[in-house]
Amino acid sequence: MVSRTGIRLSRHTLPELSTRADVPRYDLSDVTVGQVHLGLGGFHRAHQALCTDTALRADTRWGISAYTWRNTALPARLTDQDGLFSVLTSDRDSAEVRVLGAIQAARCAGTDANRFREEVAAATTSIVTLTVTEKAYPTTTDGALDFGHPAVAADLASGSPRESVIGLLTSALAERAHNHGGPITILSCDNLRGNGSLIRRLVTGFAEAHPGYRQKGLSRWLADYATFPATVVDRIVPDPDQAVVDRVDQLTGIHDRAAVLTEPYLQWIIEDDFAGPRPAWELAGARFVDNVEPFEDLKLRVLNGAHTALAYLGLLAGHHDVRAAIADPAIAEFISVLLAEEVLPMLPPVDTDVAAYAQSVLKRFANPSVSYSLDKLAADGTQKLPQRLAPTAQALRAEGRPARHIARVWASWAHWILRCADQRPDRLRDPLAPRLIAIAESADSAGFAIQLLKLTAPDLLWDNEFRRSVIEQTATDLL
Ligand code: CS2
Repeated sequence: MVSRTGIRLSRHTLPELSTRADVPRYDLSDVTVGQVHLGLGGFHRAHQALCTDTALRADTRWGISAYTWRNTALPARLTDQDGLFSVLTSDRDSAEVRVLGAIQAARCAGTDANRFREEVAAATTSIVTLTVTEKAYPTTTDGALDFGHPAVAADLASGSPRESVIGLLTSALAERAHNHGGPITILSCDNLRGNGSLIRRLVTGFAEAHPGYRQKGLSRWLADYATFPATVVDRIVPDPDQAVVDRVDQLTGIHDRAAVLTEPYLQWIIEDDFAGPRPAWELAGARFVDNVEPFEDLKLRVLNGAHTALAYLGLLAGHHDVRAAIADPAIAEFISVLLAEEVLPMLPPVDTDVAAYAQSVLKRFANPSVSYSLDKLAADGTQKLPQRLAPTAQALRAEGRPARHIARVWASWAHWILRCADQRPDRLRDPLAPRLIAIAESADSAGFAIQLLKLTAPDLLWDNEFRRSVIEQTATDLL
C-alpha cells in the first residue's frame, strides 16, 4: 500500500492537478444540472458520467445530479471532493487518469427522496438516467409490473412512494406532470433486453395501478410527454476499492477516495428517441440508432452470457476473478465452445463480425489491469440467466439443436447455490436467495434443477432434452 500523501481532490486544488492528470476542459463554475441519475456507483462514473464530461466541453447545461439508491458513504465521499473524481483507464501497457467534473451533486435516494422528485420535476432537467441493476425492474413472466413484489406493493399503497425504483421514479414524474408538464427522457442503462420499453411498461403500469396517479391521468401524460429510449451499455468496471485509490495516488499524487478503475473499451448505443434536448454524447463515442436490438443481443448473449458462465464455473474451480478464470485452460476451452457452437450461431443478424467480437470480449476478460470479481458476477443469477442465456437455449432448441453447454451453465449455477447453502449461505447474493436456499435444502438434485428452470426459463422446462441435460449435469460432479 502506498502512503496517502497525495493532494486531496477538490475544486480548490484542481488547478494544481492539471499537470498530473487530464482535468475538466470546461469552466466548472459554468456547469448547471440538466440530468438526474439514479444508481450512482462505479459503472455510472466510468460510463455515462465520463461521456457527459466530454459533452460538457460543448455545452455546460448537462451537469448531473446523481443519487445512489441506498448507499450513503459514496455521496458523502464525493461531496467532500466537490463531486470530483477520477477514472483510471488501464490495460496491459497503459494507465491514464482523468478527473471528471460531470457530477454536480451526489445524494442518496433513500434519505433524499423528496429532493430526487424535485430535481426530476425541475424544468431545467431533460433526462433521467438509471443504472439500478436487473432486480430493480420487478416483472411478471408476461412482462408486466409485478404487483406482488413487496416494495411495489408498499409503494402502491403510499402517497409518497420510495420503496421501489419504479415507485419513486413514477412519483417524481407525477410531480413533474403536475408542476409544468414539460417533456422528459428516461434512459435505462441496465443490462436488460428492451430496457426502454420495459421501464416504460413498468412506470405506466405503476401509474395506472396507483389510485392517486390513476385519478390524475398520469399514464396519459407519460404517453404524450415521456420517452424511454432503449440503450446498450458496455464497459467493464469492477467495484472500486482501496487498491484503486492507492493506484491513482501512486500514478498522479492525487488522493481520490471516489476513484474508479476501468478498461479502455466503452460502448453506448442509444435509440434516438429523445423527448427534448440531450448532451452531445456522440463526442465521447456514443451512437444514436433507430434500433438497438441487434447490438443488444450481441452484447447480452456474448459478453454477459460468457461472464455469467465464467462466474459459476470459475467459483466452483476455486478462482476469485474473471482474469484467473479465463486463464484456466479447461474453463477457457468451455467458454470458447459455448460461444462458437451455441451462442454465435443463434445470434440474430447483425452487421458485425461476431467471431471477431467474441474474440475481443475474451481479450477484454484477460485484461491484466482490470480484474472483475466472480462473486459480483455470480450475484443475482435469477435475474441474469433469463436475459443472458435463455434466449440462446430457446433458439437452439427451436431448431432441434443441442444446448448442452448452456445447460451446463444452469447446472453450474445449481452447484454454486448448493455449495453456498451447504457452506456459506451469506455468499449467495440474489433477491431470491432465501427461497433458493430453502429449495436447495429440501429438494433432491433433479427437483432442485427443475425448480431453478421454473424460476428462470419456464419455457425450457418443457423441453425434454434440455431439462434432462440440466438435471444430469446437476447430478454429476462438474469439477
Ligand atoms: C457483468 C456486467 O456484473 C455483471 O453481471 O456481466 O456488469 C458487465 O461487466 C457489464 O455489462 C459490461 O458492460
